[in-house]
Amino acid sequence: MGATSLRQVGVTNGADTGSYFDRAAETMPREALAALQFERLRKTLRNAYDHVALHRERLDAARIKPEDVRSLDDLRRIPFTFKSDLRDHYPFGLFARPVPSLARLHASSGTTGKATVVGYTKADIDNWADLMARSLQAAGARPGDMVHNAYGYGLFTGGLGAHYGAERLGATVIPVSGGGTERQIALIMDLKPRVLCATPSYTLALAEVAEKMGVDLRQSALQVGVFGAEPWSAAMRSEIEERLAIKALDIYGLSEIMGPGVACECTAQAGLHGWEDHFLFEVLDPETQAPVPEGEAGELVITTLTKEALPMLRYRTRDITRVTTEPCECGRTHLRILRITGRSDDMLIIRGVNVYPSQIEAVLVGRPMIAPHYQLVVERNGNLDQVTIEVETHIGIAADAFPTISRDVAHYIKSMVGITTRVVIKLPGEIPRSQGKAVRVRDLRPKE
Ligand code: DLL
Repeated sequence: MGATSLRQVGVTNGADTGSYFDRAAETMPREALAALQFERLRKTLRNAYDHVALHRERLDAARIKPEDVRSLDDLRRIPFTFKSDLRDHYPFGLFARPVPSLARLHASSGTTGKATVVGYTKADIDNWADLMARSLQAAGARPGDMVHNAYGYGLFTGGLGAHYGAERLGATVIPVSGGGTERQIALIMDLKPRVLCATPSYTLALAEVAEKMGVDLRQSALQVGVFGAEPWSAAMRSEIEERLAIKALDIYGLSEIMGPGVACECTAQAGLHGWEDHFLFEVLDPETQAPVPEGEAGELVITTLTKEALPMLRYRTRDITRVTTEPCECGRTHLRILRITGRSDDMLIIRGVNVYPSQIEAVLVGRPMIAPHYQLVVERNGNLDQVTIEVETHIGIAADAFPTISRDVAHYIKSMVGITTRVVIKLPGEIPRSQGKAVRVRDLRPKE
């Protein structure tokens, strides 16, 4: 759907006047949404089958032709796509359009091997801007707002994704990108943006540097923060809301599917609406690949419904979450992703207990005397993973209190998460600060 059509249907009630709320699409009854998804799934399959050798081979091997898909239930018969497929067909092997016809490329760097390259036609970029504008609107941004965009510009999809969306919304963008934290604080105080886009960890770094500069970010004009690109806990949300005096909303996305704006929270803060007119979401048991019952945790698997250049069939995101299709108080009918709790490939098995770094964060953030800056160091001891938590104290805490703090943190981790950890207390500033995605885990286990 193009920008013009969205703008034409956008404004239908007083509360949303001058807004980018697409009432027809966002509050569509779920049966109509399913019908639209089916129609778009057929087109996506056709596009993938006709133009991408890998998808054609996999569909042929599964003995399924695009026209054999007769309902959304047939989705289960379609083979998965994995990140390794993008790597194996680096750089352009999964593109369904010739490279010279594309408007843009982005790339995301994995922890292993080559970057993953993704491509967009003009129509893909246009849809992305629409969905990002829709996301910002849902989060509480409005046309005429000034948006301070601290997501990194460049190959990372965060910067340009949020930029185009904010422009599409009719906001004024400050394209500051990551880094230069002191200058960012000066810009926030002088230009008076109402909306901040950044990773949650960089936002905390901003708050910390502001304090050192004697600047009270609570007094800034910021009211809304749209934070994502990494897992963050409810405790981290409260910490950010308190320190900046803003409402903090969660936004999700991934390069392979589009970039930021695949899903975003509305101001009810009750889960991220996954934009189902453009994506099909499944939650599967990562081991058995069977769908989990609604509300239970599993791996998010996404099929694109409108992408031209890079159609994705049942992409295994590795992100662990739960979803609900219960109606939301905002009136939007699109399902809600109840926060991404971690990645299946980040999962640690500590003496038989499955643990995600975000669970540990939820216990650390907000405990007395420690600051929300931490890293987990994972080592292999025999067959077992062993975790050391390095966490900073607040400024002014005497070193002789460290052993008590350490015992207190270890005790709470044990009782809340169920694992035994070693806790090392660090001085303020000792844990490296991120300018984008935070590095939460230092994995020292031998590589297999
Ligand atoms: O991080 C896109 C993005 C930019 C999203 C800005 C939101 C804001 P990638 O670099 O490809 O794309 O990384 C995607 O980041 O599979 C998740 O594991 C993680 N991630 C993204 N958003 C969230 C979130 C961008 N809100 C990977 N909560 C995804 C938890 C997130 N994890």
